[in-house]
Amino acid sequence: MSLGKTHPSEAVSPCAESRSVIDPDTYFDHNQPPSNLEWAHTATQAFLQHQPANQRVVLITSGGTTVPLENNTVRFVDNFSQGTRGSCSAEQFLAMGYAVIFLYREKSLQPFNRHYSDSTKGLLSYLELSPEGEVRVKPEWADRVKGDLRLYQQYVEGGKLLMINFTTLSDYLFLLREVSLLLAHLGPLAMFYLAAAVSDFFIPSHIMSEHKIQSGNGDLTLRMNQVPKFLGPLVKNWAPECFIVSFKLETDPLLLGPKAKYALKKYGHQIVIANMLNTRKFQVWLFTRESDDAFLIQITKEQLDAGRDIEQDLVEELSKRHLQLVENTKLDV
Ligand code: 9Z3
Repeated sequence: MSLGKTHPSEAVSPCAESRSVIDPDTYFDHNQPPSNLEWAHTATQAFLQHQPANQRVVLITSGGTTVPLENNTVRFVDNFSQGTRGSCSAEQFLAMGYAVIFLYREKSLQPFNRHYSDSTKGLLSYLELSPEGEVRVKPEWADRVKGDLRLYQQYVEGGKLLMINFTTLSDYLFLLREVSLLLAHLGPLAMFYLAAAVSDFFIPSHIMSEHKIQSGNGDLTLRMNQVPKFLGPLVKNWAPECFIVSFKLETDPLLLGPKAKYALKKYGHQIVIANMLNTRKFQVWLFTRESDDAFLIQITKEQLDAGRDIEQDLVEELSKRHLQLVENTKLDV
């Protein structure tokens, strides 16, 4: 597949009806923080204090945000993301020696657990009863479970993996800001890997229905506001010295390249990883401000089917580039 050459101005927000977007600070003034915000602050602080000097740390965001339609939420708008990219990347970053803060959508895939939370197979399909009536892992899964359990315990108990969960767009944004402000002190040693699929539209809570929307009134028409772009304040104000990698997802190949380049130009961060919905598991393109051409990372479908994860190559490449930045910053001092 080739990437489109549409003019960037055509590629931006093609379906936005109006451009009256509130600014990010106003967003925080008008929305409720999540109940785990204080816990996340304290846990992140303790996690960072525990790290040795020069430890590279990555914040991975993973899974999709929900957008409630009612304040007492019965219904919400969701998206497709399962958290495969994020959870698999977390495993790779840990293997490369990073400390990982994993900001993930509740019930989406988690590192080391992801093989056992397939929605088509429940936990019980990995277990059996021994002749003595004891519960045990089926022999064909034993090595894999043992390996994953060992790594999971090693990283969590060793203070290298911190998991923080969100559900709604608002939870996500509050938590992202909180953790970013704490990570900022690490400067270039901190990487942001923003793989979560974040909603572009929401209903502000002060105009949202308080109670369950009733069906007696006939058809439902929804009007949603545009979510303010948080990459701007993240790059400029919250964590200006850090290494920031964002993702761009499209379904129209003509838009992907131009929108990735536009994001780099607009926000001025280090890398945009562009991916298409249908090929995201075996093809990604890295865009940087330094080059007009994208750097393609791909694996074959056969490799994918045989269990190879593209995140292995992707994380290796990012880690290399991140290290370069860390080294260059040291030389500049
Ligand atoms: C991505 O593009 C991720 O790679 C995927 C991973 C969400 C496609 P899965 O979780 O999928 O493995 O199933 N994430 C970013 C998506 C996003 O919301 N990007 C925004 C945009 O495209 C910019 S922050 O405008």
